[in-house]
Order: sequence, then structure tokens, then C-alpha cells
Amino acid sequence: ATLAPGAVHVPDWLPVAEQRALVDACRRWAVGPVPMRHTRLPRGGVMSVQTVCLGWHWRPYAYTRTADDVNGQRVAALPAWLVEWGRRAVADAYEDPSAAADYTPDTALINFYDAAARMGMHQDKDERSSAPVVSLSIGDACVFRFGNTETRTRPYTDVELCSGDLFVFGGPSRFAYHGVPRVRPGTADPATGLSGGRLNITLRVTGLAD
Ligand code: MD5
Ligand code: FE
Repeated sequence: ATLAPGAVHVPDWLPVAEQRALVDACRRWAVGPVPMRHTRLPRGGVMSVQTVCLGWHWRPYAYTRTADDVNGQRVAALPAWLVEWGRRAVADAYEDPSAAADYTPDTALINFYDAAARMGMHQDKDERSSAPVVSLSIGDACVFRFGNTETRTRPYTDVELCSGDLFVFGGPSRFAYHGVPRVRPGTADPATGLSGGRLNITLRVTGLAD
């Protein structure tokens, strides 16, 4: 379903075997070289989600090769198979096979939401590129709030995101405000290998040169 120009929700996109494979890979990435942790905000807060990055390390307002706010290590590489999933995701969401050829994400942000985690309304503006963001959800369902490009308040649309769902945010929706006001505990399919909580994997183009 297209929510707004460039914002496409594809329910049940990723088969459960691939969801499980992605959960297994996330478990490995969560350990290191840079462990998954609650990102510290510049003004002293901490995010309620836990994050680990591939390719580039994200910290509020910047992407860096090494995780200087965690342990100084270089983050794991973004695997070629995830780049391919991202290309397939863009082509499927936009129903345009040629869209895949143009899409080369260089980073992934993996966010884990426990039952109490939330993400406040924000824009993703740390990338120096307006290429689409590919979002994959696994585990517990959540309420995803898709807003507008002008304000963090109404008008917005609440969408339920479930395990296996794909969302692609491109074009005029790339810089819309969005957030996750709540997770729905206990809604996950155990076959994904996640016993509780929600995983969200976003693929992005940082626009930075290696
Ligand atoms: C999530 N994560 O469900 C979301 C999925 C984040 C974050 O918001 O920053 O890690 S990404 C949603 C997204 C990305 C870019 C644009 C828009 C939404 N949008 O225009 O709504 O954990
Ligand atoms: Fe975001």
C-alpha cells in the first residue's frame, strides 16, 4: 500500500526462513565488534531502543567508521546479501525492476525494541543522500507513526507493522517525521527465532565516501 508519494508498505514481504536467518545474523552482530547498546544522546539522555550498525557507525548527527562513543572499534561490514535484499525491496515496493540497479545502501542500522521501547517523532537527516530507506520489521508488531515533512505533530497516519513487513521511504517521503509510539508485546511468531521484542533493520545510503 502506498501511504504517501514514495512511502510504500509491503506486508509480509520477507519469508519466515529469511526472517530467521536475519535474526541469527543480528544476534552475531549484537555481540561485536561493536556491541549493541542504548545510544547516548548529546544532551545526556539514552535511547530506549538498542542499536548496532553495519558499514558505518551511526551516532546522533554523524556517521563514522569507528564507534568512538562505544569502544572505538570499526563496525562490521554490510554484507553483500543485505545489499541485494535492499535492491529487491526497492524494486518490489516501487514495482520497478530497474529501480534496484540504482540502489546501493552502504549502511544498516539494527534497532531492537523491548516491550517498553519507543522512538519519538524525528526525521532521518544524518545521511547526505536522498536515496530511499528500506525498513524490515521482525518479531513483535508495533504501531508506526508516519507523519509529514513540516512538523512532528499531526497530520500523521498510524500503521501496524508486523513481522516480515517491508516499508520503503523514498522520494518526497524520505524526510517525513516518523516514530514508533508502541510495541505490541507477545505478538511475535516464535518461528522467527525472536522470543520477545521487535527488530527493525534499516538500509541506508550515507552519501559518504569510503
Ligand atoms: C523503526 N526506525 O521502525 C524505524 C524504521 C530509525 C527509525 O525511524 O531512525 O532508526 S525507519 C523509518 C523511516 C526512515 C526514513 C524515513 C521515514 C521513516 N519516513 O519518511 O517516514 O525502527
Ligand atoms: Fe527514523
